Amino acid sequence: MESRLTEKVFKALETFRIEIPSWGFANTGTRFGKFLQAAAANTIEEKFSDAGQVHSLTGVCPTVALHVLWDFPRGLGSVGEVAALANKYGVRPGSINPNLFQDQHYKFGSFGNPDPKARAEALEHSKDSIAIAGGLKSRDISFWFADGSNYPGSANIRQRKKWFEECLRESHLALSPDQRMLVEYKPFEPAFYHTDIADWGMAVLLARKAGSQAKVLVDTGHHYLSQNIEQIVAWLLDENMLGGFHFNDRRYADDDLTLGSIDPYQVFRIFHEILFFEWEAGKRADIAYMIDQSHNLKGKIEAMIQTVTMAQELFAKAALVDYDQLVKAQNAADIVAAESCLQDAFANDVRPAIRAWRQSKGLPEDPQNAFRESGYLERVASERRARNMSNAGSYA
Ligand code: RM4
Ligand code: MN
Ligand code: MN
Repeated sequence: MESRLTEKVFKALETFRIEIPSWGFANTGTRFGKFLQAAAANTIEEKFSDAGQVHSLTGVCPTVALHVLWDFPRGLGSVGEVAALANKYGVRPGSINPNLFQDQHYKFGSFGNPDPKARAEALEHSKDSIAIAGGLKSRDISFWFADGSNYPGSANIRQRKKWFEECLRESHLALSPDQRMLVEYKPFEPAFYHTDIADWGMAVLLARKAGSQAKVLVDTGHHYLSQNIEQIVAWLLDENMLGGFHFNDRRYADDDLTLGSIDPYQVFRIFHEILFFEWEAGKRADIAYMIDQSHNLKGKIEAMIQTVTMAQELFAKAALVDYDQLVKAQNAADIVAAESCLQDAFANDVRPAIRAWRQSKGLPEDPQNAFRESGYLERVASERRARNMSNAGSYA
């Protein structure tokens, strides 16, 4: 690759950071069962330890997304311990994810629940989560709701929208000035008739009504098939409403496959819209890049390293688009030339440049290989095996 392009790759990698999820290291399953991994993390300490491995090998994952119910057994009381453990393993707490879907009282929803008591409990959990984020100096609180209904006529859709508006506004009031509320949408699952925040338009409307610190979170798996996600990204950028991403790939639904495993060109196109925006605006877009994946079959740490390196590759490729040429071609309605700007950038093999960048940072050139050679997996597998293998849950 020409040195001019290598320089562009270096510059892009300098700014690119991606957050990894604590739940990506734990034993999780499908609706039908779990296949247990001896090395899976059980405690928050083990999750930070694994995340610390990913960060020390890749150098680009300094923060870890945390789930309140799963990672803070004593709620606010766990904050000190969580902060200390993150520090011990060389990472920082990242976005805080309230859990408004697992407790029994959320059977018929959280903010959209017709029972005022359930809504009040959801609001309290939301405020606790914001306080937890405050205690950890985490900026983003990411809200995902399982709320919805399974059968036509069973839910008052407009009434539930109003409850969502109210509860989100109330939650927003609890934010400190430097915090953000991220509102995630999803068209279906676990509800299969309607979801209260089904798409990006609904998320924008709710975020706008909640307050100026509320933005939209785009989970790449939360769209109908063939939806143009990069257009959504472009619109959210233009409206200053794009807060962050949950990255994963999919083929059918919310499959949570590793990023770029099915359609790397789509991820490239998303990054292109962001970098093109930044080039035109002359400023960085304030976006939290996060991974939302939890692997059942692949080794968890390996899958995370694979995802992070793929994200770097696709981001670096997107940074190679020649914007001067692109704008010229777009304005001249030269369709083929414009399209080629993207295709040419995508066709570059950026891996040698990325290896060189890693070397310049004192990082292993091949983080996956370095991980395999480190012996970490074997060590934690032997430490954690007994506990993991006795935990087999069943589907029913
Ligand atoms: C949802 C969504 C949320 C995640 C939950 C567990 O599908 O992606 O972000 O926290 O799954
Ligand atoms: Mn998500
Ligand atoms: Mn999801």
